[in-house]
Amino acid sequence: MRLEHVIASGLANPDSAVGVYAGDEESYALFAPPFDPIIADYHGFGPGGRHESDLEVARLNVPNPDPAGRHVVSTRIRVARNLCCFPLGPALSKRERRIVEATVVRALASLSGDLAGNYYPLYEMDPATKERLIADHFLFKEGDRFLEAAGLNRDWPDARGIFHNPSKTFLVWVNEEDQLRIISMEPGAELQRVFARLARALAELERRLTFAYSERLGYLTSCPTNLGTAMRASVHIRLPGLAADEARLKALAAKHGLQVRGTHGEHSQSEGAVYDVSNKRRLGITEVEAVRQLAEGVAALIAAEQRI
Ligand code: ADP
Ligand code: CIR
Repeated sequence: MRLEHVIASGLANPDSAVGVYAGDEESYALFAPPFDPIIADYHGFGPGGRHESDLEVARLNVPNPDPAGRHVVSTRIRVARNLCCFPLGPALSKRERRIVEATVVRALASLSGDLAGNYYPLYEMDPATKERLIADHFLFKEGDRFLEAAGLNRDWPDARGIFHNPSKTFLVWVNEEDQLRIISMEPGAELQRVFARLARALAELERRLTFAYSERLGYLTSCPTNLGTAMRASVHIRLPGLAADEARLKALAAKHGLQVRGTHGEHSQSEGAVYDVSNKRRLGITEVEAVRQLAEGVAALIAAEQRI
C-alpha cells in the first residue's frame, strides 16, 4: 500500500468526510502522519492511547429509551471485523478475497439456534431480492464512489454476499468495506437485547475465526473511523419536531457524542423525519460505554422532541 492508495478516495471525492483508507495494519504505522491526526480528531484518541474492549452484557444494563414506542423505529448494532494475517479490503487480491469468503462462510455455517442462517452470494442474487434487501436496510448498497476509489469494489460482485438468520435479526456482510460486518438488529428500542445477541454471536465467531486486533488501535478496519470497537450502535428515530432544524438536531446529537445520518445510511438524506443516530466515537471507548452513550443521547433527543 502506497500513500497514493491511502488518500485515493479523498482525492477522487473532495466531499469526503475523512477520505483515507488503510491496506493493512502496517499502513497505520507507516502512514502515521496522515492517519494519527485523523484518528485523534475523529475519536479524541491521542498517540499515547490504548484501546480496551468490553462486551460484557451484564455491565450494560440500559433501559429501553422509548418504552412507549413513539419515536424509535428500530435498533441496529454492527461491528466491523477483518481476518488476522490477511490484508484489509483495499489491498486484498481476488484470490485472498475468495479465501476470506470461504473461511467466513464455513464459520457461519456452524452457528446454531437463533444465529443459524444461510449465506447468499451476491452474484447469484436476483435483482429484485437485492433491491428489497437494500431498501429494507439489511444489505449494503452497490457502487459507493468512496469505496470505489479506495479499491474496495474491485472484482465486484465476486466473493461478496450476506448471511442472515430467517428473521433477519442477525446478519453478516462479507467483503464490503470490511471483510465482515456483523450485525444485530430488530424493530423497537430494546438496546440491551440487540447488544446481547451481538455479543453472543461475537463470542461464537471468535471461537472459529481470528480477527485482526492491535493493542493500540483495537480491531483493525479499512477506514480509521471504525477502529477500536469497530462498533456503530444506531437507532432509526422519528423526530418530526427536531427535523425542522437539522443543524440544531445535529448539534444536539453531537453534544451527546452522537452522529446523525439519513434514513438509508451514510451519505443519504432523511425521509419522513426518520434519522439514523449512532455513536460517533469507536476507539478509546468500550462497546458497553458506546451503547450506553447511545441510550442516554436517544433519551435526551426524545425529551427535546417532546418539548417542541
Ligand atoms: P454502516 O452501518 O456499516 O456504517 P451505513 O451507514 O451505510 O453503514 O448503514 C447500513 C444500512 O443499515 C443502511 O441501510 C442503514 O439505513 C441501515 N441502518 C442503520 N441503522 C439502522 C437502524 N437502527 N435500523 C434499521 N436500519 C439501520
Ligand atoms: C468519507 O470520507 O466520507 C468516507 N470515506 C466515510 C468516512 C467515515 N464516515 C463518517 O465519519 N461519517
